Amino acid sequence: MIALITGASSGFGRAIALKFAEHGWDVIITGRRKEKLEELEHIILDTYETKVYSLCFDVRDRKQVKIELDALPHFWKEIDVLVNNAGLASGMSAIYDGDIDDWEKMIDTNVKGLLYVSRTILPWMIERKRGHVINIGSTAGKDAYAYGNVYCGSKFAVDAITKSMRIDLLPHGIKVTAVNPGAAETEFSLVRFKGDAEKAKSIYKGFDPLQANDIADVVWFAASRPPHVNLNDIVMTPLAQANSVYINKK
Ligand code: NDP
Ligand code: 8X3
Repeated sequence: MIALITGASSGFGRAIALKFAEHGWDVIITGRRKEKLEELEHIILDTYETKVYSLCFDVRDRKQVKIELDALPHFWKEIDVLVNNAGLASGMSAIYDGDIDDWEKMIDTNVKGLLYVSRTILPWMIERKRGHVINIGSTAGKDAYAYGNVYCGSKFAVDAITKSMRIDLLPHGIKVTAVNPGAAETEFSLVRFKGDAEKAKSIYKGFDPLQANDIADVVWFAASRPPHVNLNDIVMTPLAQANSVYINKK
């Protein structure tokens, strides 16, 4: 069995790749940071009896996505599970103060990147009449929060695209799942706050956030159901979080 995980160089994607490898799956790991992918590749090869293939590309680059994925050797094109995970938040400000470059980065990565990767891989799944797409959404795609505007919008788009994908793929026997996590401590906030480690850390103060492995457990659970079972939409939060607005901080 083969899983392709986008954004495997850190956070959820890295943990998901390790989880699938632990269960004996071969994994294709993608991201922009080559050294992080190489490091993960070595860990997987040293720890598990599985194959790994790394692809270094920016999901925003439509041509590059197609070239890199089309160049996969035949064996690796038989992808059973695609995890569309690569994504980010960039900045956090009122809509009238927002940095338009940040907006483009989020929309291009979280929405268009997911579409480019899916558009390339789905026809291969359709041809084999099997496959499973797992899109990583967010609680931010279920309820909007202050200063979340464009990030929330990009994740609402992931929610809508996932629902529509499921309908389009119904006749082809391809499963589609959305996993929507709440606050999880990864590089997410460091990226959002552009390297401000103190600000990033403060987001998770006063409660016990999700960890990347919690999300990997749920993604694996969704991927390992029997053929007749599909999990459509999963929302998961830390115990202290009710939704994207309410977090009970001590
Ligand atoms: P991380 O920052 O730890 O990981 C993000 C991953 O996405 C990295 O591997 C990064 O790789 C990759 N990525 C980002 N931009 C691009 C790009 N343009 N092209 C290719 N890869 C890219 O964050 P998380 O693990 O937390 O985030 C993973 C997903 O989960 C995202 O979609 C995020 O929106 C979502 N999410 C996160 C939550 C959280 O609280 N942490 C909660 C809910 C959802 P590289 O930099 O090497 O390209
Ligand atoms: C990430 C969770 O609440 O920071 O999608 O937007 S949140």
